[in-house]
Amino acid sequence: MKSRAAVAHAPNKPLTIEEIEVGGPKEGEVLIEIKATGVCHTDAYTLSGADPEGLFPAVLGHEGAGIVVDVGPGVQSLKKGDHVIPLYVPECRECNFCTSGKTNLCQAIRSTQGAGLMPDGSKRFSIDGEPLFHYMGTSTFTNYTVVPEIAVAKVREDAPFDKICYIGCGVTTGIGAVINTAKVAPGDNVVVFGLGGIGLNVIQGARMAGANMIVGVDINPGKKEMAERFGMTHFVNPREVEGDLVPYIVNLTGGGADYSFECVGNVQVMRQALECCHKGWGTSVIIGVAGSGEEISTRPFQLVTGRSWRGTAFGGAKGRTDVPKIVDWYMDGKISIDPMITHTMPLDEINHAFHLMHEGESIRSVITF
Ligand code: NAD
Ligand code: AHE
Ligand code: ZN
Repeated sequence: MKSRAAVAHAPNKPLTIEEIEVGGPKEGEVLIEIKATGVCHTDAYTLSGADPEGLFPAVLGHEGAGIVVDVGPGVQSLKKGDHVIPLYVPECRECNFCTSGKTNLCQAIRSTQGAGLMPDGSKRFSIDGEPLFHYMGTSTFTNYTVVPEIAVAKVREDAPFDKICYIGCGVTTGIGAVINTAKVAPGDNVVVFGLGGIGLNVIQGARMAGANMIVGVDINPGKKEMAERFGMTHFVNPREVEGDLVPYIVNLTGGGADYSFECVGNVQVMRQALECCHKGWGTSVIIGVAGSGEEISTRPFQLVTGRSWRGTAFGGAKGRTDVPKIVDWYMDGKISIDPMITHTMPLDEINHAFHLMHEGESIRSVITF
């Protein structure tokens, strides 16, 4: 079938809106009509050429919501008409990662997914006969996409697509990092570096967990107001701090953060986030994605003296199990999403969404089809 899509032909080039060909679902796959998709910084990261797994030409996008319009042979858990969120971290419930009880990182299809292919090694997108790579197993910057059944969360039908698409990455990543990965406890002091689409959800999660101080750190003072709305208690602009940022935050928090979260993707900031943690027990969680070849460093003494470095993907969430619950939280008013979606626009304007992100003018832009 034909589908309107935003195609990434090469790194650092604008996406082009084109009609692509989408092949139907094969064994264990479903065809989804994407109704809305968020634009996450990770899409910009891959488009920039910094992603070692970045492939071109491709259909990017990983924060979508839509409706199942066709199912391949053998599909049991989904049917036509189901409302769904595609998952870039699948949940097969059978691999040794899924059954370990220790991680959300299902590995059932990770190798083909990272190679921009469907699990059978094929590509299902093409344009004028030229194949296009898939992206993160989801490729939501197209009106129709094909996704394996194990990478689809079925959600309630009364939830608005143009809001719950954000649960496909940013909301779940931020809240999940606090609840599933760090397990922040009431009274903990939390420091959040980067107050964008992820950091604000970390703040929201920290407030839900009953954190005491919630310190937000961002070089863009324009992010302060929205962060306060979600629970930030103190704002730090590193550019306005005299002297080193780390001792400033350690002092502000009365000895250091119980938990810090890096939501930028900058390896220098990752070091600051680790070193502002409390001696003896502070844990820093890396969420930000750093470019090809970049490495983190610190004095090992930082770890010897009790600080821990951790990381999290998709907030440690098991998508098919947890995402429908997070949609319920939204519909029940337990979490807020709407104010973070600062811009909604049609597919034709998707390059503007990237522009707004780079200029720090948006939190989340959502594309509606
Ligand atoms: P964003 O662009 O919305 O927000 C980034 C924020 O960082 C901005 O507010 C910016 O002003 C701020 N910032 C930039 N440099 C800074 C500095 N030196 N110190 C403090 N703040 C600084 O991006 P986003 O969508 O929130 O994504 C954030 C990061 O998280 C990206 O690296 C993205 O790829 C990554 N991410 C990871 C996961 C995961 O599962 N691990 C999921 C989603 C996104
Ligand atoms: N392809 C990059 C890594 C990118 C990355 O870390 N992706 C996160 C999700 S970011 C969503 O906005 C993730 O899920 N990682 C786990 C995984 O298995 O990819 C690289 O460096 O190669
Ligand atoms: Zn994302």
